[in-house]
Order: sequence, then C-alpha cells, then structure tokens
Amino acid sequence: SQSPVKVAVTGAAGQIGYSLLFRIASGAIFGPDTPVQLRLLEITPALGALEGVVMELDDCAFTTLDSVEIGDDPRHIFDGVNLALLVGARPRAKGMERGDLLEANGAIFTEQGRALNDVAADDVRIGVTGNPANTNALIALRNAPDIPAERFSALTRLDHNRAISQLAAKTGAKVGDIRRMTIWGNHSSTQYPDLFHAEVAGKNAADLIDDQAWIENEFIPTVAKRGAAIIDARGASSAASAASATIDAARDWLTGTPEGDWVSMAVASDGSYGVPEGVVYSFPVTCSGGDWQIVQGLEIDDFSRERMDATAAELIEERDAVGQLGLT
Ligand code: NAX
Repeated sequence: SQSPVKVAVTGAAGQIGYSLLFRIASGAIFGPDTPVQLRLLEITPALGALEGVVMELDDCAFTTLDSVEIGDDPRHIFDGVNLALLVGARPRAKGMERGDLLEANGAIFTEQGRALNDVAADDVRIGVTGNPANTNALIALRNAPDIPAERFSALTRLDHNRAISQLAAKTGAKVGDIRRMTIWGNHSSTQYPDLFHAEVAGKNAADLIDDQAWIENEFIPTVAKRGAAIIDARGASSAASAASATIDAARDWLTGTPEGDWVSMAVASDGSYGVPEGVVYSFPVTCSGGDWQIVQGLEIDDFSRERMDATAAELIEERDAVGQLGLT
C-alpha cells in the first residue's frame, strides 16, 4: 500500500463532519490503497463530542484509516497536512447582518490561513466548505502568502450536483448522462447554474429542453434556493449532500476530471470571462495532476452575462467588506 495522506477537517464535530469523516476514512477520496491520517480541528467546547465521533470511527475498523488526532489548535492539527477541508464556520445567527457574519468568520479564516501557511505540507490543497465559502477562501488565501493561491478553492460542487440532479429529473436522463454542468460565481442565491453549455447524452441541454421560461423560473431558482428548501423540509441544513460534494470536489481535484467533462470549483479569478481578479469565483474547471484549469472559450450570451456579472458584483462587495475589516 501507499504512504499515508494527512487530511485535516475543521468543524469535525458538526453535522457535515458526521458524514464526511466516515467517507474519508473509508477511502472515498484516495481509494482503497491509500491509508488516511485524520487530523480533526474543533473549538474547545466541542472536543468532548468529537471524542465520541472518534470512538465511532474506531468502531468502524476501517482498514484505510491509519490514525486520528483531534485538537483545538490549528498550528498543531494542520502540521504536515496534504489536504485541509475547512468545514467549520460561524453560522448566521438570527438578526446577524452579513457584515457581522463576515467578521466572525474572518477571525477563523485569518487564523487558519496563517497556520496553514506556516505548518502545512508543501503540496497542501485547501477546500473551503464553511460559509460564506468563497470569501472565507479569499481570506484564508490572502493570509497564506507562501501557499500558491491556486491551492485554495471553495465548494460549489453541491450546487453543481443539485443542478445535475434537476436536469436529469427534467429530461428523464440518468445523472451519468449529464456532462459539462457549470455553476458560475458565489455559493449563494446569486449563483448562476448554466444549462447553455451542459449536455444530456451529448446533446446541448438548453436546446433539448427548449423552454427558456423553465430555465429562468424553475431551474435556476430551484438550484439556487435548494439549501433553504432542505432546511424547510428537514429542519436542518444540508449535511450528507454537502459532505458528499466535499468528497467529490477533493477527489476530482486530486485525481482528475474525466475526459470530455468538467466540474465547478470556486477559485481565485485570473480574469477569465471578464471576472475581476481578487475574488474567489466558481468557474467550469478541468483537473489533472492535482491542478485545475478554467475551461476557456465558452460563448457567453447576454442572458448568461447578466447573471455572471450579478454574482461577481456580490463577491466584489464581500471582498471590499473584508478588505475594510482588515481581514485580507
Ligand atoms: P455545524 O454548525 O453543524 O458544524 C460546524 C462545526 O464547526 C461546529 O461543530 C463548530 O463547533 C465548528 N467550528 C466553529 N468554529 C470553528 C473553528 N474556529 N475551528 C474549528 N471548528 C469550528 O454546521 P454544518 O452543518 O456542519 O455546516 C458547516 C458549514 O458548512 C457552515 O458554515 C455551513 O453554512 C456550510 N455549508 C456549506 C455548503 C456549501 O455548499 N459550500 C453547503 C452546506 C453548508 O450549509
């Protein structure tokens, strides 16, 4: 078997953690031949609960799980990690303004960015799931000047997977027949799920559906507001699906996207598609050898342009707000 991979997960005692840890430990990211060393970060009051989760991890007797370490000090937990999944964040409390939320999370992601900068392995990749994910990733990368910005991404894979599922249901296709889905922009209600480049069994999805009203009034809002619909139905926010998307994103980033397909990842904009640099924006990307590349040359019509610009504008506002708070 291969040498072990060190994977850090923050917010490990939370609801997403409760699904995510068991999938990582069972080999869902690196496969059955790579032992995993889990390094789990929590805030001090949650360490007791986290010990219980570790007991359950032990009880699974996963052959792929090499060791588990827990703690509340990012400098210790991130030491030598090859992959860091930043899931823990401050949830939005009732009456909290967006500025308050950015500030509370800023404190977490500045500290974690600095710690990763100082102690993570040279090949570290960092995926941010905790909200506001795009801007938390921006804060972390700005506080980790020695880690290339390309090593940070924020999760829009759940939105991507939701869009695939909705398109499959609409067309009667199997999810495996759908390729080239794209989520543009922010992991928020301004995100733009794009059917104009997606394919269903090799056919252009928008042409196949041939119903602009459905795309505008059903598909886009259903995908963008799916998180709220889950909360209404379940009484708690999406957790297993968010964990599954976190796994999908990490696996495809590290092991590559299939030939002829792409995935959505929020990454530091290089100016592609007119998206300003200095924001972490979701693009269609292909991955190979642990690196991603933005898919170039897609034709963008006015309908798409307007939506891509609106979600960029929201990210620019968030970037400016955290800049003013001195977080970046
Ligand atoms: P929970 O509140 O169940 O768990 C979060 C955990 O993070 C808690 O156990 C808390 O103690 C811990 N935590 C807080 N501050 C920490 C710190 N400084 N260091 C380490 N741990 C810390 O939330 P959960 O449902 O697991 O969701 C986690 C995050 O994912 C939230 O920010 C949530 O909004 C976000 N989501 C992001 C999604 C995405 O697609 N990008 C979708 C699902 C989810 O809403």
